[in-house]
Amino acid sequence: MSTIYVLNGPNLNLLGKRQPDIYGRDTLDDVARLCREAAGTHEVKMLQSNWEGQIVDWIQEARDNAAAIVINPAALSHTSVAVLDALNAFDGPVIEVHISQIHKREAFRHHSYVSLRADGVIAGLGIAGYAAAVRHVVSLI
Ligand code: CA2
Repeated sequence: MSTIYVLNGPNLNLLGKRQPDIYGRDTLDDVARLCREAAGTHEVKMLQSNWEGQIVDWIQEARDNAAAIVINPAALSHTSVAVLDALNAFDGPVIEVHISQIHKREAFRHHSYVSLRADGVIAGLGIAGYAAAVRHVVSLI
């Protein structure tokens, strides 16, 4: 049995509480439930922070503790070389998830630093994208 880190960046603690037109009505607890169902016998460590350095610390922690990372870096996707550098030091599969279809949105959301490392990118499937990402990494680990 392996551990999959599911990391969530800034403001995703508000999921289901604001902007349901863009992000839906499900909460991060619902996402955790979906990921655990998709992971089967594997363990899911579900984490969210509004702090870039905390996300970097968790990615570094994953080097010793996780077989794969599923990450919705939120706004850090578009800004953070630090998150990219941390992911580049992780050896296992990395899947980037966006709840919304970022390529249909503002131009600044079209570029993701994290995509330079991600083995797969899912956008626009709502929270089902997390389950798809977890199912995929389960098939690899
Ligand atoms: O579509 C996604 O999952 C995003 O990663 C979400 C980020 C956004 O900056 C990215 O461009 C795309 C925003 C996360 C904020 O989540 C909220 C959820 C509910 C209410 C308010 C914010």
